[in-house]
Amino acid sequence: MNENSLHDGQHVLVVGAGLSGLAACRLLKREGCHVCITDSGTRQLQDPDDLCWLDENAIVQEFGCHHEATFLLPDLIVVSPGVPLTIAPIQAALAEGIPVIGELELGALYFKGKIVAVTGTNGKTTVTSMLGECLKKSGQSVFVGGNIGTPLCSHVVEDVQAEVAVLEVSSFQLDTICDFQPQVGLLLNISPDHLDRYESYEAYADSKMRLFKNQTKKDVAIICASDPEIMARQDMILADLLLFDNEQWQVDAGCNSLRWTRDDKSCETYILHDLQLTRPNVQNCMAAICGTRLMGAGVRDVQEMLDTFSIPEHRLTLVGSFAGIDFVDDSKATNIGAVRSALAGMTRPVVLIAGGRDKGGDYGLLAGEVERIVKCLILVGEASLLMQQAFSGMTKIVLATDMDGAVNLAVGQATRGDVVLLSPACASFDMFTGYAERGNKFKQAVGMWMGALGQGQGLPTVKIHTAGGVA
Ligand code: UMA
Repeated sequence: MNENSLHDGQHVLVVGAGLSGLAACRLLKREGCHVCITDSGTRQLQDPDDLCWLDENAIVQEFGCHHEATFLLPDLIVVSPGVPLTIAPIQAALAEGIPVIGELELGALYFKGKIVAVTGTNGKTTVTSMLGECLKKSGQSVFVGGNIGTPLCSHVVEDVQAEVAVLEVSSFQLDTICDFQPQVGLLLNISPDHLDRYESYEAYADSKMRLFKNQTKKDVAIICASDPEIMARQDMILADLLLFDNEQWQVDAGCNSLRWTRDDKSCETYILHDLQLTRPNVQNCMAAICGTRLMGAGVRDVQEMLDTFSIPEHRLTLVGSFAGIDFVDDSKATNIGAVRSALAGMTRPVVLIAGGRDKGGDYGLLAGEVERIVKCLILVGEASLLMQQAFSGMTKIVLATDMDGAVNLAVGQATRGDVVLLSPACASFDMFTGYAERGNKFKQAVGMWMGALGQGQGLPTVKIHTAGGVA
């Protein structure tokens, strides 16, 4: 498929009226297509401004259901990442030979610059942000988007395009690519996630590897050499390989500096003093350094970025410390791999708050870390009973009904020197609008508890600036 395959008067169906669907509609409308949008949610849930735009632009709308007939009429279907390809009407369209692509594929057809695409189970947002900041510092015009927030289609409808798009790419987006070919593809790690959507872990891992499917020798694939899941699949990659976290990288004992011996034997040393340095974040730095250097940023640009970069919120963020207890918000840890990394970096006893909406993963993968370091597990949300069974006999387990209750229970269990860690291993949608709301609720509950103890201080929003992380 190419840009010319879309032409005036073509009928296109957009599935899902969220950020991606609406951005795709705008681009398709600009191209002169007849656009129809379908969303299984009700019209009342939509933003009135968006509805107004759809009405004014004569977009045919179907809300509250997906009629199969709607899917059998168009020349092309553009599907949002949150819509599984397995739903019956999409399967019916595929059976009729109607092409189905995602919003990312559509946006990339119209983007003229270079694409750096970042995927992985964990760390995508951090590395995407680092790359974006650093390439901007190096003087390039950069669009930062994709799964991180702004769809690529929203950028390509603008009058002026950036020279480089740095895109965070999810497995859902990779499922619906067709010719998407990033000049640089970064794969950070693969561990079980979204197993409520994929039929197996293998299917999820294959989806991540699709990042490289259209790359050729002219492109570069940056991959983590210490990730066995990636290395076991490296034969699937045709692009030039650039590895990080191998013997060419040396981290000093305090995680204060990072030295990269490049293939030509030249060395680059970076100071990491101002980052929240858990092991995953050191790997994220290595990945970002590879990507930025490859894209023309200088050593000095990279160092400036490392000096000023703040790890995005809700990723092992220190909320505050009181009575010798650290309170750490890792609400973004929505999968088992992320929680395992968080616990692996801890050297002090942990009171762990976990739970939420189950994503079909194997909690047993956390057993070793839970037995090693978790002195009490506080469970909240839909997956509580499932997790209680999984960790039975490994540590003390207590059930809570909401986040305030979970924090109160955690405080009761923690003593001086402990870490109270929110690291849920589950999605948040059973109780919250997203991981950010869950993390904010945790911060609020911690703040209330500190206030109740007569501290009278507002919610601390301290960031960790010490090398070695919180543990
Ligand atoms: N819908 C249907 N039919 C269905 C299912 C959903 O019509 O069968 C409708 C819903 O009613 C809703 C719309 O689809 O109105 C939502 O579509 P969407 O879930 O794709 O949401 P968008 O607003 O388009 O957001 C998407 C990404 N969402 C998902 O992948 C679930 C956003 O990533 C991304 O920021 C945005 O595009 C811009 O690129 C979020 C995410 O949670 C942050 N991503 C997952 C993750 O990071 O783990 C992959």
